[in-house]
Amino acid sequence: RGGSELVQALPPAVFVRHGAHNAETRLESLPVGRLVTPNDHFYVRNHGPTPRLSPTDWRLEIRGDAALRPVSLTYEQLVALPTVTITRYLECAGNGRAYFSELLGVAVEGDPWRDGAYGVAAWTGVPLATLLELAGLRGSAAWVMPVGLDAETYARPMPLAKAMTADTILAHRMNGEVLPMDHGFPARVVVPGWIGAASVKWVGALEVSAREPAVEANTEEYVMLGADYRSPPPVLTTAVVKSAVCLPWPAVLPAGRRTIHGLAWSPFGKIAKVDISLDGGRTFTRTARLIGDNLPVAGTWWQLELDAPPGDVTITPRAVDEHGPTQPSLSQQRPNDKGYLFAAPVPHPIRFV
Ligand code: MTE
Ligand code: MO
Repeated sequence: RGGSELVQALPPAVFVRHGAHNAETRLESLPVGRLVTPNDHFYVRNHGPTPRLSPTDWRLEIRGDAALRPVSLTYEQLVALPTVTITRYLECAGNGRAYFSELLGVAVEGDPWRDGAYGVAAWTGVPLATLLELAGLRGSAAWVMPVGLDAETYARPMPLAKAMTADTILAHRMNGEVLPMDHGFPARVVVPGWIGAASVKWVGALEVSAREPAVEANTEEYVMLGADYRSPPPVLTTAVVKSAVCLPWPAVLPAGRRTIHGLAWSPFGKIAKVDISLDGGRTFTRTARLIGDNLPVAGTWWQLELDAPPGDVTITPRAVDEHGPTQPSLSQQRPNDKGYLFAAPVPHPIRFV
């Protein structure tokens, strides 16, 4: 344990910092058309400093009242197990939080992320199902909680069925590299399609239990609080369909024929299309062209050709998932106290000069 800050250098051309431990990607710094986010561009969301864990001391404990025989694995044993590689996105539940105040005029708690707490990686690791089978499950097993080795423990449970999904893995590599420290070295869970908070980093244990453990991350954080929600507050699981323009905020561009680029992603499947509004989201009169890879539970790049006279415009993308889900209108967007799951289309301000 130890370490006071982040390990990775976070250049301001690539990241916007939110406090000491958090940084969102400037989407305009990404290589256009390449869906996978380079590791050194991937957003970082930490509840505290990055723990520097030694792979020789580290152990993965699989234990709990619903585990038949507790197991302890070394790093070498973990990486020797058969792996899968899945390309999936992670997004913080607070991504887009700035827009609750900027577009809806409601004050919410937390860092004002725009759209950059989103990233795609090819994750290599061992399915949680494989690991849980090593310990064996009692008939009572119903919850699995990955526990992080942060200085202040971070843990968040998921139902057994979600843990047993082929897609839910304990990753030890990211885009072909050993998992970077800020992203959870030696191993992190990846729970595709769920809010990033489910994808626990620096995992030291998988706890299998009959009952749902109550921890901060499912009672106080990552729950829906506010006038629209009753107690007990709904625990956040699945993320929402989103899209973004990959330009600085606000953007200044030369007038004339321009190609605008953006990203769109969905926790359900591929992106079917991206509609574009040039009037602030009232009417969607254009359709963007999807470019490069379009992968389920990862996303796609899109582009729009535009003849832009000098002046101010907003470009508002709206993504549609292949199974139908889309982004709600701003008037349908309900607020919540902690500013989670902002889903409405965002009018991106651009000045053509
Ligand atoms: N895991 C641990 N152990 N500690 C944390 O603070 N933050 C969570 C999740 N896993 C966190 C964690 C949150 S809120 C998010 S959005 C993702 O990690 C961010 O993953 P990243 O930093 O690799 O982008
Ligand atoms: Mo998050």
